[in-house]
Amino acid sequence: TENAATTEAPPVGARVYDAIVIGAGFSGLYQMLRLREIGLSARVLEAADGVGGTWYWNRYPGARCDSESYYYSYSFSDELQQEWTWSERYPGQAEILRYLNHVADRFDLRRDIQFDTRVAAASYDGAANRWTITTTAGEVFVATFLITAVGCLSSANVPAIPGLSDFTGAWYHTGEWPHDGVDFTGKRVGQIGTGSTGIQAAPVIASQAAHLTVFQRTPNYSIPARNGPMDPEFDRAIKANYAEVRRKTRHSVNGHPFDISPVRALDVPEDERLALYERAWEVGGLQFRAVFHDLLTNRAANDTASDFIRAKIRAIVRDPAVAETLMPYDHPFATKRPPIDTEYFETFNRDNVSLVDLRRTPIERITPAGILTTEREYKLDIIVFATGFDAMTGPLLRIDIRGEHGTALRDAWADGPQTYLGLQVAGFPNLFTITGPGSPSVLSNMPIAIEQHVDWIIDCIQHMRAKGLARVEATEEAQARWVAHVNEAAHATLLPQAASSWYLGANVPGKPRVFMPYAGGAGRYRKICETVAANGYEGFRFR
Ligand code: FAD
Ligand code: N01
Repeated sequence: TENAATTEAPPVGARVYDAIVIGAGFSGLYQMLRLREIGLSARVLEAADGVGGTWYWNRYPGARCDSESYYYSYSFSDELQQEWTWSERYPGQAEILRYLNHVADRFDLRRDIQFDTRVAAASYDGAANRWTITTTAGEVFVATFLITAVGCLSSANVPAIPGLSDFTGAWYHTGEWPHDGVDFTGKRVGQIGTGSTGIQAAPVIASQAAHLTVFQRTPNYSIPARNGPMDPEFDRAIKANYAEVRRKTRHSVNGHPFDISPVRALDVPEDERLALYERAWEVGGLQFRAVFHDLLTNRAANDTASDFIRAKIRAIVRDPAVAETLMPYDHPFATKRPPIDTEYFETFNRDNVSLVDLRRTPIERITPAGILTTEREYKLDIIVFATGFDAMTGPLLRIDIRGEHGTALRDAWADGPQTYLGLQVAGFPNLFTITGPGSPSVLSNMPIAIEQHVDWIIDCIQHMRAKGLARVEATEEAQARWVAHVNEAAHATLLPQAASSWYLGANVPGKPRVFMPYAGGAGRYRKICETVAANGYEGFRFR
């Protein structure tokens, strides 16, 4: 027998469902709605005491979306998208959290969500074809399907800098921010990290604190967001045209409703090129990356964008030495997730802000009074860790997931994640991973990527029910082909050139260096998933 220890009856006291969903952010909410729609019994288990996921946890000063509000939202319900009105071009954390709470209420989802419940372990029993899910409080659930909606950026990464436990001030990670906020008035604040989060937080913290010291390991390219109130005229135009906006979003490379220019950067004369960059800089936001077709595939083309941004930094920041420290040279523009900002570089012109270059003077330890670099000690009242996440694999591997024959996901992924389509893992039947590694996920506008995954999973379960099948599993061969394709897609771009990128796991010491998301384009990926399904779920084995 496959599983000698198996008993047919579920463990005593276990609660039985067709499906268990882990997480109640954008993914878990929509997954629950669709499971209910097709008549499955399901329960969402969520560690937090509310819905929202990312937007529940990330309450740091300046937390805001950098996808624009009209497309960073669900598309599944026309009523929902018509009745909800966003107040700004880029929605702030509190507004997105309100939106997700509205969705939970409007579709009556709360009755199927169990909050304050963290899943610790999940194991698959081959003989009984069921998952047993255990929470940290010792509650047990069993289900035929286990669907992870745990997010790609939900495991806070607090670096193991020696001395942190001796620090006498207060410290916070941006992704686990206190709900009643942090009062920076009169405080000396140190911020470690200059990714999207740090770049949003620094200007706001600087405006409140006595002094802000930014500890920078890798300088970053950033484009002005140019946030502002939603123009009612624009809102009306979008709502009148939502079907087309969504169609474009679904089939684009990054899940954005705008086109990437067909023009190559070096095919236009320099003055014209600079004028196009200048215009994009004024418009602001992620569209900057779309000014030319080849910014992510041709190094010389990318250099023109990187040079343009460095020149902007030089022009904005008054102290030439500080400007130089803020300029990235170690990676091409947009090979790490490009941040967008509101007065980030301008912040370094303030009298109460200083910048520490950790490449030149690394942190040695945290002392009771602050941070000690190889150069000197910085006395601090508060340390803010804007140090990101154990991305993509972290939230999954923090759960002890065991597939057939007791194989641990941690062992199966010891050399990096292996999936088929980012949706399933060979050897882990009936486990679906929403926005799993190997899917476009973080390289695209995520609500739309999430809807596509949820809809695909629902179609697959419907297919099984129609055929009287109870178990689906990716084959080893299909998975190996997909892993190779994910790798090939990444290497067709400049993305793997950013040595410090979290896409590669480089921000977490000891993590395997594997390019995790699928870089072949969200629109192309959608077509691949549709074709797989149309061909009778090619690469999957059913029983
Ligand atoms: P999450 O929102 O991360 O939700 C996962 C949930 O699972 C969490 O609530 C967590 O508590 C729960 N969970 C995890 N593990 C367990 C467990 N073991 N047991 C129980 N519960 C568990 N994307 C964009 O497309 N555009 C943006 O502009 C953008 N901005 C972002 C800004 C920030 C600050 C961050 C951190 C991310 C941003 N993202 C953005 C990505 C964002 O994560 C996604 O857009 C989206 O919110 C993901 O939704 P999700 O439901 O898949 O995951
Ligand atoms: O995290 P990050 P984030 N010592 O990993 C530094 C989404 N997001 O929270 O680059 C010193 O990007 C690290 O340095 P390095 C978005 O997808 C979106 O900012 O590793 N420094 C880096 O500077 C984003 O990409 C939005 O050398 C250390 C920083 O900390 C993702 O979430 C807003 C260190 C971490 O940057 C993650 O962004 C926010 C150490 N030991 C987030 N360890 C918007 O859409 C790490 N660092 C607006």
